[in-house]
Amino acid sequence: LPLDERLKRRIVDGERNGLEADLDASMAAGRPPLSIINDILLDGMKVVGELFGSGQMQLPFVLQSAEVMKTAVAYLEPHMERADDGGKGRIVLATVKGDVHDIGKNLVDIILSNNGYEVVNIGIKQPINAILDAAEQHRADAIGMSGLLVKSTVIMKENLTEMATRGVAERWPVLLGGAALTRAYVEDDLRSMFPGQVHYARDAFEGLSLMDRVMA
Ligand code: B1M
Repeated sequence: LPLDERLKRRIVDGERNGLEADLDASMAAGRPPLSIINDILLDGMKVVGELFGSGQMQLPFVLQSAEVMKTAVAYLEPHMERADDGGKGRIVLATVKGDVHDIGKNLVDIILSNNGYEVVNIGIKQPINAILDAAEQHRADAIGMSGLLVKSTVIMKENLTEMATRGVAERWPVLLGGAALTRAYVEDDLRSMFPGQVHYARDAFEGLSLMDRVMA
């Protein structure tokens, strides 16, 4: 198989052996690490999602694919260009309560960290209390919540309600992302019930441009 196709297959098949060599070859051929992730590896994750969703792939294999994806991202990260030194602002990032998906969140972490933001990544399955505590403790400028399950979109709404109830809605701009969210849900439904700023990020790059806007 051609290199790009082989890398994509590695994600779909959960095949780790020889991964680093292929990543090295791709970088040596001039492809930037971010393009390897966005244009090749994420295509593989998309196929995994489709196969799983249609019952053609079982969960343990999805997990293997996710592990290969994470290994690849960790391997590529040191090769990415760092644009700034973390002085642009600070964001607390979390995957919401009940949700374990963290590949997207960790990509957002990498993109923001490599572009001048300090990221306090508090992990998966985080209840709103933990998110707000971290934001308080680290004197964050913004809060980012990720979640991939449909049920997580409901949790996000509850989290915003909780922020409003506690009177901290205007304290932190909130960025939301994850596969089950839609722009309309965030920008129409959630925005109309939340007194503070709430933004939808389709991907990690939109997350970065939103942070640039929020911090401007
Ligand atoms: Co799960 N899973 N999974 N899964 N999984 C999905 C989400 C699903 C759509 C698959 C499917 O059915 N086709 C489905 C959800 C269906 C629904 O809710 N209606 C699903 C399910 C059902 C489940 C379980 C319930 C399965 C089970 O146990 N029976 C279970 C859930 C457990 C739980 O959370 N409580 C489960 C478990 C898992 C694994 C553990 C095996 C594994 C996760 C491993 C891990 O993350 N460490 C896994 C995986 C890998 C997936 C799919 C296949 C791929 C997700 C992924 O990593 N994509 C996924 C299919 C899909 O998404 N279509 C699926 C790549 C990643 C880069 O994309 O996270 O969307 P994503 O991030 C994007 C953007 O969304 C955005 O930026 C990124 C790109 O730049 N973004 C942000 C994300 N967060 C952001 C935050 C921001 C800004 C942008 O600012 C704050």
